[in-house]
Amino acid sequence: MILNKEKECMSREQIEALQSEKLVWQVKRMYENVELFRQRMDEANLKPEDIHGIEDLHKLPFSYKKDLRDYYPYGLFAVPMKDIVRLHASSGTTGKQIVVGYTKNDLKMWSECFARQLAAAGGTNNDFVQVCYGYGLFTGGLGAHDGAQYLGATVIPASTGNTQRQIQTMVDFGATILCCTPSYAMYLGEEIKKQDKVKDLKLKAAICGAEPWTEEMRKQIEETLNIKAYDVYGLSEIMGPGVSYECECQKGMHINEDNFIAEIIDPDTGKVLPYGQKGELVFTTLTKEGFPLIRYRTRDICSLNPEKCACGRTFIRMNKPTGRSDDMLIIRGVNVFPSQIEEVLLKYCNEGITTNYQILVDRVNNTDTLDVFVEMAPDLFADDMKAIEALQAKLESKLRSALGIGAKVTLVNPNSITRSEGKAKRVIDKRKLS
Ligand code: DLL
Repeated sequence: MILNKEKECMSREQIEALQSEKLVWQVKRMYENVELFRQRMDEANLKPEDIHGIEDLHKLPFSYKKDLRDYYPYGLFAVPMKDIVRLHASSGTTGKQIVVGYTKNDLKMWSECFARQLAAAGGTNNDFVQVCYGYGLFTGGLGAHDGAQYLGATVIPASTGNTQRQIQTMVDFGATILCCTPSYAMYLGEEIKKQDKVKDLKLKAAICGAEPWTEEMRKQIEETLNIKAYDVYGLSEIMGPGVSYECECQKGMHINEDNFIAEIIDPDTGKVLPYGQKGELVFTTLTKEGFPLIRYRTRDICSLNPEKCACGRTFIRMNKPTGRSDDMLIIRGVNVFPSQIEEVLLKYCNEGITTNYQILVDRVNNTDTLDVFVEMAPDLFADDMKAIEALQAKLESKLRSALGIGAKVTLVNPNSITRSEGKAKRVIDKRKLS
């Protein structure tokens, strides 16, 4: 179902006119209220009057995660603190946490954006939405919660943790929609199947995001739980979950273009790239009052798809982010993205391995080492060491040709890699820890 046809199905001309109007408004108020933005505009010799609409977007200066750290905690807020009604924060894997603030209007806009996702997944006010994203400073829990409430559904605010209780709750309360990370959905699926409780579920959909995941993982979640799994994207700096959302076609995520403008740029040159080309995703918040950002460099790598979608929504779609530009590992001088390793592993899923893996990078005797641990599928080979060694060797050879460097593959027992209740921790880089 389309929640807000008037918005979600606007013509391209209407979208662009709305975006232009909002952009002019946002630039003016940010120039007046955010010192760093004013400085950057002045340095670029730009005044708000020079921005007439989205055709001038490319002239505006970029903003960066570092800005949020440098102006921590409230230096980039565009309204007085009395108008801020909620704070969220993100710690990320490196560096100090960043904090963002929302006004009442911002929360309303965010709730509607997430509710659009729920509606696209078939959600109505008859649904029971179990939210297993973490509640707290992380945007996942409260973002999904407010969205479900906006839709009028019944929220089950389970938060993370205690998988057995999650399952019991899901069964007893009759949850119909699950919101959690894809890696947790996989884990829940495994447990529910093990306990033979799939038949006791009323679940019809899962809304998964907060980390990259593949079509293979989607297939596994859908098959194990007998549901549809939808991809939802967001980031604390721009808004939590719901910046973009997947529709029933499950072919990329519609960006809520009445509130955000997306661009893809070459991360090295900053040049805007044409539709379809992969690059760094950049967002401008058009309507956010508390913590607006212009041309924010997300460091997520993906492409945009302007093709008409069969669902009738006209918002442009972004393809699944395949990783972040700062995820890149440099191993023995070679650039390696974890997603390249995952891609190779996924090709062998029906030959005896699962999608549970962990990458370990270390430095031994001044040389970088790359280890990939992959769980075997239960019931496969059991003790057949020869078969295991042959598969390890095959994966090592495939990885070598994909990455251009050697990796040691070790097949490990089912369920031996720690499961995560939030975002999966796929890479351990011991070089950074020492
Ligand atoms: O992860 C917000 C969120 C919560 C999104 C729940 C979806 C569901 P952060 O902790 O700030 O916010 O992390 C944002 O996570 O820049 C991406 O790298 C990654 N990410 C988020 N959603 C997806 C997705 C939340 N669907 C960072 N696919 C982003 C791939 C995703 N990566």
